[in-house]
Amino acid sequence: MSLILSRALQRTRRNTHFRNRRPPELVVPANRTVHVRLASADVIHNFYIPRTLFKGYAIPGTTNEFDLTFTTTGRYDGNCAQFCGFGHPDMVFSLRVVTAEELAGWVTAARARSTPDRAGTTGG
Ligand SMILES: [Cu+2]
Repeated sequence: MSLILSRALQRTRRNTHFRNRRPPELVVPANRTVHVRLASADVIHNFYIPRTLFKGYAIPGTTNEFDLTFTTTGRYDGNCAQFCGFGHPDMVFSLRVVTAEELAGWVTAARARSTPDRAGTTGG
């Protein structure tokens, strides 16, 4: 899994259009090691999951790689733990740990949402 943190997350949360939306969500399988490649597109950020006490720096110009294994399903809140500017408090995310079966269903549903509906297309 590659994650690129940037101030775009701040702008997304502050933008009126997105204000009432949920924070970005990562979905990962339980009891499987997830390899994470973490980078930054602008300034130093810190990928922090308080429930696990895990922190990983996102540094411009480099990629920080680490493995995470979650043994308990559920929702984990996350946030940037490195003061990165005016919108720092808005840099929040949610990480949902699910069973392998739930992940397969989530992937199928996500693909269906992102694929244009061709039903009814006549081709010309
Ligand atoms: Cu920050």
